[in-house]
Amino acid sequence: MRLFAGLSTDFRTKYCKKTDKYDNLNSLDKVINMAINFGKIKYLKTCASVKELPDGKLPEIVLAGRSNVGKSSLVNALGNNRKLAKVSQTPGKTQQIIYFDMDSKAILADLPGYGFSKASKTKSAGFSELCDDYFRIRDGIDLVLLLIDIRHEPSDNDIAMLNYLNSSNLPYFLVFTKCDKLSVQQVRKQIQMMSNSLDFTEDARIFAVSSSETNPQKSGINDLRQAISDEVCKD
Ligand SMILES: Nc1nc2c(ncn2[C@@H]2O[C@H](COP(=O)(O)OP(=O)(O)OP(=O)(O)O)[C@@H](O)[C@H]2O)c(=O)[nH]1
Ligand SMILES: [Mg+2]
Repeated sequence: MRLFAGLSTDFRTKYCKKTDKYDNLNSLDKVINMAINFGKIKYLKTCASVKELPDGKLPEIVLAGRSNVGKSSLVNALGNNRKLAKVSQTPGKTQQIIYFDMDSKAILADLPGYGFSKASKTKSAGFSELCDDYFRIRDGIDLVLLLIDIRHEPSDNDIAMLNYLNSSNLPYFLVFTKCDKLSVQQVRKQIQMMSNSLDFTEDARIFAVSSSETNPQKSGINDLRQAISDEVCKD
């Protein structure tokens, strides 16, 4: 298992060297060179089953991760708009597939979280099913963002998801969330520890972000925007 290979430049400068805790690049003014204007993310459609999915004309980015990891918060952070996606402290908030249009250049799918939920057991099983079905059925996914809470051990589902991504040809980024809850040193230590239990591919890109609504300096978000834009609009 390699350590720290494939980390984003942002990650290296922030967590592998002694530098300021937060970058100051969150201003949308600084992203004018990106192919995607993240200020133009808007709600597109909600799907309760895989039978109603939108057509696959635009490149698609999928957010995956356990309930409560911060998928919907990340949508809001990417778009710099806290009203885009519904966020809740109660796991299981997103129970359907919510699509967002990204400046007519790509679509972003916010999937229900897999794993634990305070919703009923039947419903909870349904979340995983919907998530499983999605990856089985959906053609043409261009990028998966696999979110993992920086503070917790990866769950069996996280590991299964990562194994699936490694065995498929789907490009993915690993996104460690809630980094504002730890110090820079702790973030670094956690990622070192995670790299022992998670099998990242050689070219996997790793981001450490904060989407906290109460923290105006959303660390790592601008680098993630840039990487998404480069990956999805490279052709
Ligand atoms: N401090 C901090 N809190 C966060 C961050 N991201 C999300 N949260 C909080 O974590 C909780 C869950 O966030 P959501 O974005 O709703 O999580 P989710 O993955 O969409 O959850 P489901 O819809 O249940 O799958 C909320 O209370 C958020 O405010 C972060 O980067 N930092
Ligand atoms: Mg959600």
